[in-house]
Amino acid sequence: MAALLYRPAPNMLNDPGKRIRDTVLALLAVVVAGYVAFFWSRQVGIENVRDEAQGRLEIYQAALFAPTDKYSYLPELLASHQLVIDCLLHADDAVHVLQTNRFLENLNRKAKSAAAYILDPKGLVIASSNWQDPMSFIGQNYAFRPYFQDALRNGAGNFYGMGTTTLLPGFYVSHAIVHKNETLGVAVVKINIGELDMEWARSQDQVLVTDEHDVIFLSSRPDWKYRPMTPLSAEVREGVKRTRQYDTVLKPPLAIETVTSLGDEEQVIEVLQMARSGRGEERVDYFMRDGKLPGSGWTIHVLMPTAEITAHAWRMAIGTSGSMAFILLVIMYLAQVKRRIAERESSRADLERAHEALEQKHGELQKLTETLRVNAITDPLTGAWNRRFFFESVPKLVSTAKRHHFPLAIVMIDVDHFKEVNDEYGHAAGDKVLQMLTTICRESLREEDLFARIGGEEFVLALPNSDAQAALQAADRLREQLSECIVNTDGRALQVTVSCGVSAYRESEPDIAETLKRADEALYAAKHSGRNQVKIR
Ligand code: GH3
Ligand code: MG
Ligand code: MG
Repeated sequence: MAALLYRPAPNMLNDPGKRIRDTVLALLAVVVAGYVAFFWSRQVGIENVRDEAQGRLEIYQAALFAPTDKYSYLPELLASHQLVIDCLLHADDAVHVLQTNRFLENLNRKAKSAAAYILDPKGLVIASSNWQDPMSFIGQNYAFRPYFQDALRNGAGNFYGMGTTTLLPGFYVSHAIVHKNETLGVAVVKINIGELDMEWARSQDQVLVTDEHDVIFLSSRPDWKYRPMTPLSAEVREGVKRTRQYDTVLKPPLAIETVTSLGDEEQVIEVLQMARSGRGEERVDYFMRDGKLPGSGWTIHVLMPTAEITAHAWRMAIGTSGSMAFILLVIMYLAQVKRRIAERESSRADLERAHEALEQKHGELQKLTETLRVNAITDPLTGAWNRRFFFESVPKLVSTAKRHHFPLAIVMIDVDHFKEVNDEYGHAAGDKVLQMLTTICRESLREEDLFARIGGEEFVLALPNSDAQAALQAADRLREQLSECIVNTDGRALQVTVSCGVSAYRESEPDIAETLKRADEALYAAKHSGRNQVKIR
């Protein structure tokens, strides 16, 4: 019954579609939060590194400029020196050459440069600071060197390269020697960069200098030295060979890939390099800041590894995603609890409704049962108790009488000549008589008296607390009342009489049967004596 009445409210039903949608949205939020945190953190990390790289770049630029600046005036000074000019004007004169050699040697020693020499317009070395050395440049032709060509063309030149005789790297600075509008030759000073090289190799920073062909010629990483950052074209390779810039030291290009280009001078690169463990190769990401060195075609690159930035970004992403997931889980848990409470409230309300309905049904059922019970023990025509009820109830009266020694009397009532009433006035009139009789009896009886219709026109009365005499009086009073009553039927007045038989219960008797029998006999006697009278037995 309760199951039939219980209908869960539809909005309280669990919606699996909504639950899946919520879960997907939550996961999406977690991923997006992690993604944003990762990129934001990485961006901040790169910003910091960018500032740091810029600072380093300026320091290294200054370090690189210092020696070149220091010696840049020397070739110009040499080019304007009378001794040098005379030497070139009298190249065949051994005295002039010797004087110039000594002068160059002296200058080289004092300036602490690597070499100083004078070339004629064909590129041939006329005088040199290492004139006494078996490896002297004298007699060598450097026409193929860019610093010679640049000086002839532009008045001055700059070059990084390997010494063709010493095989030691160095900066070459050159200046054209012009006399009376005629170019007599070129003065060259080679600057040793060994010191700078060593200093950079000791540096904690990753710093590189590339030439105009992107070849690394200065590097804090010795293994990257003389490696192009981009593969050289055939033409460039040919040029490098011709000028003998890197002679035999040029190595294969570095394996570099741009991960993110952040502008002309900044990018994140990935380098395939020797693994730190020493075995095999590994890919390492760097933030790279470039700085062009004006007037040289050279570029300084400061590299900062991004591994720490990336690791930090990952930590941020995981932390943010984790926090987000935690917050969402708490929210979802609270929502679940709220839903459960709502469901419980709703089912409680449903149960209450079901309970009310049940109570109502129960009441109806009780009424129905009561009606059925009353119907079962009531005579439908008169409303008096029926025979069944009488015989069910009378034993209780008997036992009470017995227990308390109270008297109990029985009166049998039978309508006289009722057959004739029916015959003369009709069955409906007879019914009316029976109803009238019942009404009068009920009105004149006491609460505890039991009145029942036990046959067609036969009635019985059980009178507790009444002895034979009292019952006789009551029966006679009834008989009289009834005989005075007039029933109207189809405009005719109808009057009936009754005969009564009275008997008192005797305590010696086990039940009422004997009493009833005696009352019946008394009734029979009343009939026999002429009817409309009361007899006692
Ligand atoms: P008496 O008792 O005086 O000897 O005569 P009587 O005519 O009353 O006797 P009898 O017992 O022979 O008749 C009873 C009649 O009551 C017979 C029957 O038709 C009638 N009767 C029985 N039940 C009903 C009823 O419910 N309604 C009506 N109208 N008549 C009934
Ligand atoms: Mg009868
Ligand atoms: Mg009769």
